[in-house]
Amino acid sequence: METVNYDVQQGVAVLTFCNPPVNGMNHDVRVGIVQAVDRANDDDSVKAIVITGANKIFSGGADITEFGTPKVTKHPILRSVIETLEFSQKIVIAAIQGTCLGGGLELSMGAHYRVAHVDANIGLPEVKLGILPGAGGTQRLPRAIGLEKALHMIVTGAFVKGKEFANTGLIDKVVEGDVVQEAVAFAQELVKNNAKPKLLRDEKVAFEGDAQAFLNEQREKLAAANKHYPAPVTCLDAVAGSVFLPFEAGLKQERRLFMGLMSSDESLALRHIFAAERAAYKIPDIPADTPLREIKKVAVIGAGTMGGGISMNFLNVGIPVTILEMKQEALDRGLSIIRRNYENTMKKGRLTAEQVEERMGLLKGTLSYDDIADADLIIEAVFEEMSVKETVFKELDRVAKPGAILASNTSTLDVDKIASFTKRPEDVIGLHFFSPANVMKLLEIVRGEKTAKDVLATSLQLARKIAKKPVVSGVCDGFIGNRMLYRYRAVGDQLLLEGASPSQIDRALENFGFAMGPYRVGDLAGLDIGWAIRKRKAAENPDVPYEPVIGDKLCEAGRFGQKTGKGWYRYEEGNREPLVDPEVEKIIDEYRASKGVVPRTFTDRDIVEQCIYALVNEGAKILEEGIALRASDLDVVYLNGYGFPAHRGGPMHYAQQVGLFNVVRSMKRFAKASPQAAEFWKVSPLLEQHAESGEPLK
Ligand code: 3H9
Repeated sequence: METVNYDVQQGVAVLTFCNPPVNGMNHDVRVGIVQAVDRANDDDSVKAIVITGANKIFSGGADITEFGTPKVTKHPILRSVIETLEFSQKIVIAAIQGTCLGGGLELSMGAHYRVAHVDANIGLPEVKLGILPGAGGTQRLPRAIGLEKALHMIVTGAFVKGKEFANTGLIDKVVEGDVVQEAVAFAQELVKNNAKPKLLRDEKVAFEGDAQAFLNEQREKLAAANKHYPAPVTCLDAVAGSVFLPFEAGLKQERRLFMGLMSSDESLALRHIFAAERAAYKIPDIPADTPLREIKKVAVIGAGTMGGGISMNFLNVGIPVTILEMKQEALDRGLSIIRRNYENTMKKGRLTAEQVEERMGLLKGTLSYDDIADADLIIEAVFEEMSVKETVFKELDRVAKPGAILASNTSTLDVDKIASFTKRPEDVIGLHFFSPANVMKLLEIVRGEKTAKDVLATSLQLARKIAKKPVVSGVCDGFIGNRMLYRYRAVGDQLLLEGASPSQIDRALENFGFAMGPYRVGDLAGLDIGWAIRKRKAAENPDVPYEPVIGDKLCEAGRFGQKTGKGWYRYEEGNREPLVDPEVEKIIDEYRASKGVVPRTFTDRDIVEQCIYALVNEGAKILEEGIALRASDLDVVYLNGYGFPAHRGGPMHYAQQVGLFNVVRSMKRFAKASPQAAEFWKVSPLLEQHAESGEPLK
C-alpha cells in the first residue's frame, strides 16, 4: 500500500494513510496527507474528504522512531498538516477506529467533523513519554470537551472509548459498523445539507466556575504527585493557554513548552523505557512467526504466597488454574488467600462480585499430581532448594502430557540442572515472577541451554497476555535482577562498614528517586530471610570460610525488621515510620572495630554513585557474559522489579547519561579510596572499552 491511498467513493475522497505497525505520523505520512488533501481539493469529482488510517487503526500518534532525529522537525510538521485539513475548501471528516492517540487525535481534531467507532481507544498519552501534546492537542481538546475532562485526559494520558464522546464536540457521530463507510455516508449527508467546515479553533472552552481557581488547585495537586516529573504540570500550563490566550498564542505557548519537555532528561528516560520494554520481546534467533504452543490450562505447584500470586495472573485473563499442594490444610489456606485478595479488590471497587466468582470458578486445588496431567503449562513455586525441585520435576516429567511447558519460578537456582531432572529439558524454562506476583510487572524468563525456541516464544506471548514486562535472561546465579541487586546491597554494606549510616544511605537513594532505600526495604521484607539463606549456603559449603556481614549481627540481636519492631531502624507499636536507633549504631560500631575500620564520611553523592555504579558494573558483566541480550533489558528489569526510578530510565540508561567515561573514572576513584573494597570496583572490560570508545553500551 502507498503511504497515503487515494480512493474516490461516490463523490467522497477517502484518504487512507499507512505506516505499520500503528500508522505513526512520520515525515512520509505527513507529506502524503498534504498532497492527498491538495489533490482532493483539485479533483472536481470530489465533494468531501474522509481521512482515516489503514489496517483498522487510526494512528498511534507522532512516529516515535523519528524522535531525536532531524525528521521530526522536517516540514511539513504535524501542526501544518493539521492546518491543511482545517483550511481545506472541501469538508474533511476523520473516520476513527482502533487506536487514535497523541498526534493521531490531534490530526483528527483538525478535521471539520469526526466519526468514531464505539470501541475506538482515544487519548493523548504524551504525558507518559514525559512530553505534552505538541500539535494543538492542549488547545483543541478543551475546546471540544470542556476544560475539566480535557485536562484529566491530558495529564493522565488515559484512553477513553469512542462511545464516551457521544454528544460532545469531539465526536459528531459514534458508530458500531464500518467506520469508513459510515463516514462516507455522513460526508454525503453533510454535502447534501451544504454543511460548512466546523473548526475546533473557533470554539470557546467550556467551564463552569472560576477556571483560574480550578487550575491553581489542580496545579498544586499535580506538582505534589509528580515530584520528579515536569510533564504533568507543564501539560496543565499548556492547557491553561486554551482558556486565557487567543488560539494562535495558545498554540505558540504549547509549542514552546513541548520543545522544553522534549529535551528533558525525564522524557528521554521515559522514551527509552517505552522502546526498551518493546525491544525486550525481540530475541534474535526467534523469528516473530515462530509457532506457539497453546496454553489453555495452567497448573501451579505450591499454594504459598508466590504460587497464589502467580495463579491470579492467569485467572485474571480467564485461563483455568489448578494448584497442587502436599497437604489439604496448606491448599485450603492458599485458596482462601486468593479469594481474600480478590474480595479486597472488590471492596476497593475494582472488581464486581460476579467477576470475583468468575475468577474463583476457574480455580481448582488438588493434592495429586495426576490431576495436573492435562495442563499445558505447569509452574513450580516450591521451596528454593535443589533437592525439592528435583522431586517436583521428576514427578512433572512422569505426569505432564507431551508438549507441556514445565516452568520453574526459581530466583537463583540453575535452570539447566532443574531441566536435567526430566527427560524433556527442551520443555523446561524459568519463569521468575516477583513478589507480590499478581502485582509486580517484571517477569524474568530464564532460557536454559536446551529450552526449545517455541517454549521461549510461547512464554513471551503469555507474558504479554498476563500484562507482565518480560525480559529474557540466560542461566547464572541470581539471573539478571538478583545478581545486580546482590552487588548493590554489598556496596551498601561496604559503605556502612566504612562509615555511612543506614539512614544516610536510604535518604541518599530516596532523594535519587527510589521509593525506599535498601535498609528500609530490608526491614519491610524481613532480615531473617537473607540470614537463613546465608546460613544455609555456608552449611552447604563448609570448605569456604564464612565471613559474617553486619546484617547477621542484627539478626543475632533478634532484629528481624518491622515484624519484630526493630531491624535497621526501630518502630513504635502500630507505626511503620523508621526511627534511628542508637542500638544499631552500637552494633555497627562494634562490627567496624572488629574489622579494624576507622570510619570516614561520605557525601550523599558518593553513596548514590557507589550504589548505582555497582549495578552498572555488574550489568556490564552480565552483558559481557551474554546473560542479557541488550543493555536496555537490564533497565527493564530494574524498573519493573526493583523500584528503580522511572525518570532515571534504569541504571544502564542513567550511566550513559552520566557518561561511561565518568562512571569508570569514579569507579577507579572508589577503588583507590578504599583498597579493601577494590574487588567491587574491578571494572568490567566491556564497560572500560565503551568508556574509552565513547560508544553507547547496546
Ligand atoms: C506524539 O504524538 C507527539 C505529538 O503530540 C506532537 C508531535 C509534534 N510511533 O505497544 P505495542 C510501535 S507522541 C512509532 O507493543 P499494543 C511499538 O514500538 C506519541 N511506533 O502494541 C511496537 O513496535 P514493535 C503519542 C509506535 O497493541 C508496535 O507499535 N503516542 C508508536 O500493546 C506495537 O506496540 C503514544 O504515546 C508510535 N507512536 O499497543 C502512543 N506506538 O512491534 C504510544 C507504538 O516494533 N503507543 N509503536 O515492537 C502505545 O500506547 C501503544 O503502543 C499502542 C499499541 C496502544 C499504540
